[in-house]
Amino acid sequence: MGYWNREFECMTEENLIKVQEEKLRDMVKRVYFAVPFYNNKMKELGIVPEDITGIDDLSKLPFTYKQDLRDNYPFGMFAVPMTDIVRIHATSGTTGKQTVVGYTKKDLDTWAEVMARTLTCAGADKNSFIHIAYGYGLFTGGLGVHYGAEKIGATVIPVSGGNTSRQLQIMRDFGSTILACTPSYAMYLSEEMENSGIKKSDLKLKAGVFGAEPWSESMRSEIEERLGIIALDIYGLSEIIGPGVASECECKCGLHIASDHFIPEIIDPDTQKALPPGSIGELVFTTVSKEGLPLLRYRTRDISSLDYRRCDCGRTSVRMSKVLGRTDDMIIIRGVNVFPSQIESVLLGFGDTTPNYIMIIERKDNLDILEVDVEMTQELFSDQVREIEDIENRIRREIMNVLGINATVKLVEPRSIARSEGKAKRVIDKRNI
Ligand code: DLL
Repeated sequence: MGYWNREFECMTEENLIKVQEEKLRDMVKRVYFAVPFYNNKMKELGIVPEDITGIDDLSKLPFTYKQDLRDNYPFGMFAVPMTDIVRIHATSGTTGKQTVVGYTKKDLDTWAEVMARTLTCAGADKNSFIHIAYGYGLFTGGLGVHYGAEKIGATVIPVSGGNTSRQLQIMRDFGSTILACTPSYAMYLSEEMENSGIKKSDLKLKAGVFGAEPWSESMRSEIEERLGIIALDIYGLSEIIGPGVASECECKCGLHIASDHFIPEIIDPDTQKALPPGSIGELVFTTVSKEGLPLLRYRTRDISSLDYRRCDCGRTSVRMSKVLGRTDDMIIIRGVNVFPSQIESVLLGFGDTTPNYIMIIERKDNLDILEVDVEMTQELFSDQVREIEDIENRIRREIMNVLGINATVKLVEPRSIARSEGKAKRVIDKRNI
């Protein structure tokens, strides 16, 4: 399979560092003068833009946390006037506050460029029919893949999520060749396909670009077998740009990071020190090209490692391992990022429940199912069943409102949820990913 941008994907280490350093110097200047948050942070650390001359100076720069974006909600970290912002995306946040990201025209070009690289890794070209079943809207999945696919000149099929039987019909009738969706949805689609009597030979699918949530090698083999495709892992996060930050090539040996745009580091989340190549730790990115929301050393909370050795595909870019976990308690349910504290804040709004709850996540028929068990108060416990059902339904609706997830809610007897001595265990994840 070819490259989208050989010059940048295959450049020598020396040239890459030159590009990164030039962009880094410019970016640090921009955030210092345009973003009060960074101006204050750098002053606190006693550094000025001129102190940052190269990659080795990265460690002098302050970290950025998701909380910083929340504290400056919605647009306080943007580095350009709103007249230059042409697109907003967002992800759900801990207490209902979203993490908001903004793009300039040039940022959208950068995004389309890195997504074109990602899709080309999966063999996409002008002849491809790219079936996009990632959600469109504030989530970056749908539109992110969309613009990359258009840049390549492929035929875009912007189906968005849901309505599985229609997805399958479109896939067969339009001749989709590349499927873009979450890996769990790809599994679900493949199962529904068997149920609806469509055979893989009825489809023209060749490859899939799956991401937005963790998945395993065994899931990969199953998807590849059932759909008869090559299934590749793609990674990204809204704060950095969306999908397009990194993607696997046909060698499937780590995800190539678009490191001319996003400089990665692996740090020890406790000591906050950068770790040597190959170490497992928290992935941190500095976005050197972005204009709307440039971020210095953004703490992704994703656990991974970096491999600087050359890949057999010829790309020279550094590769990150599959995401191995998180350093915080974020879980991804049907592609939606969920923090247990979000559930907690919903429950706090209901007087008839106690703060004792547990979230049970299972995967049934390849779909994530969330059950929230919450202890009711003693008073309610002695009350009528109808009232209990009514409260369960109200909580379910509120979880739907806040998180967009359909959960089963069960009010359980007071003191029936196991107490833990240390940190409360709020999540039982039974998914065998
Ligand atoms: O999930 C962007 C995306 C869309 C990536 C489509 C790939 C495909 P957020 O909603 O901001 O952005 O969620 C970002 O999702 O920090 C990871 O924890 C997780 N994540 C994303 N891709 C992967 C992956 C999009 N391939 C958060 N493997 C990230 C594991 C992933 N986790």
